Amino acid sequence: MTDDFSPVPEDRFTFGLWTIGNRGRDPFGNETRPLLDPVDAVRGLARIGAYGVNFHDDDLIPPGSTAPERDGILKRFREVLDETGIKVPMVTTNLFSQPIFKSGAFTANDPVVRRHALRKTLNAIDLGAEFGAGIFVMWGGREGAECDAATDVPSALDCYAEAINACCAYIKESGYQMEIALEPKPNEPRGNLFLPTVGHALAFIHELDFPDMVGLNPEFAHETMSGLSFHHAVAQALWADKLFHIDLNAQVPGKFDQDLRFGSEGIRDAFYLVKLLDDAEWDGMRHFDAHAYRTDDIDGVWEFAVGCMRTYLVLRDKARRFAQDPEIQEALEVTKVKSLGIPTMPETGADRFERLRKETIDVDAVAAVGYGHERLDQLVTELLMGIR
Ligand code: DIG
Ligand code: MN
Ligand code: MN
Repeated sequence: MTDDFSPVPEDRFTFGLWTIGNRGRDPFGNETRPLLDPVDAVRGLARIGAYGVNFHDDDLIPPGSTAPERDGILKRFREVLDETGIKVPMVTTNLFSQPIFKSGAFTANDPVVRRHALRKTLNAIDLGAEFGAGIFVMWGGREGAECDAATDVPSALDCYAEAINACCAYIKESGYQMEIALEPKPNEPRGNLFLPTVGHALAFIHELDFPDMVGLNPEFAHETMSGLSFHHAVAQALWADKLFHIDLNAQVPGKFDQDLRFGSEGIRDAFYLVKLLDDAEWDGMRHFDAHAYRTDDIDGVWEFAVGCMRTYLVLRDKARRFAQDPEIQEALEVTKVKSLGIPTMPETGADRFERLRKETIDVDAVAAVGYGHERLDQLVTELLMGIR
């Protein structure tokens, strides 16, 4: 079935090998699905209209692979990319599964662990460059703590910065066209994670040696876990010119990291996120870091992947209807939202503060104004419910 909401590569939807390849294991249950060969994953993505595939080093090359095994895997993978036209826009490294990283990777107290994490990352950067990836995501899944007495946060952040500075220097010295995107998360799998939100990460980036090379990969579920507005976080990343990549999924606030199908929870937040990216004409990848319910088989996995993309396209259509709906546009006028473009103090000159102080403002009259948010919000609700 094809309709207006059938994804095509031009929509720039991407999935990680670990998302469609998620086998349904959770902390309380074993895998419910068989291994998905990366070659089959790529063919499946091409079939459903995706643009690209991303991966952790370990997703593609199982740890412990011999050199000939590695070469064979890369050869098959390169062949299926050529066969399907699927791209590799982003690569990342897994610094969270192997036991050696149990107490951190870049921020482990033991420098031997930190050196192992750094060299694993340099190898993954090489792998990403080999496949033309322009973005290297860093999610510090083990960079955090449970036992605070065993942690010195400022020194841990020094180590975090040192590792990222080294990776930036390596990228520059290798001549790679690649940027680093940090992915914040408040907790899980560690009790507390360093760089827990977009705000923390933005502040951290300014302390680095190469801040222009480092941006953000915000994830819908992660900011939502903190009870924060994801689209406000993304808006600030855009405002700072630091939205290098994005992880789309769905999440119920206050629960564990659910990584649900995009739009399956919090449809209004999903709408405002899609509207934000569309209004900003952001040209980044629409990456889904999500997975199918544990209850489903491989057919359900592909239903999940198509559902992520279709919901995004439906919400993009709603965002464009919003912009063309005369009643919504009329209601927007009442809110004065477009007046945010008027500078608060356009005056110049030495007497500008004096002039501001002498200006006559009828405070009571202005305070009595109604901004029509109820009408506008109901119009948006009816737009999303499909009756406008
Ligand atoms: C989890 O949200 C993380 C890992 O899946 C991966 O390192 C990153 C890339 O999207 N997201
Ligand atoms: Mn997540
Ligand atoms: Mn993610």
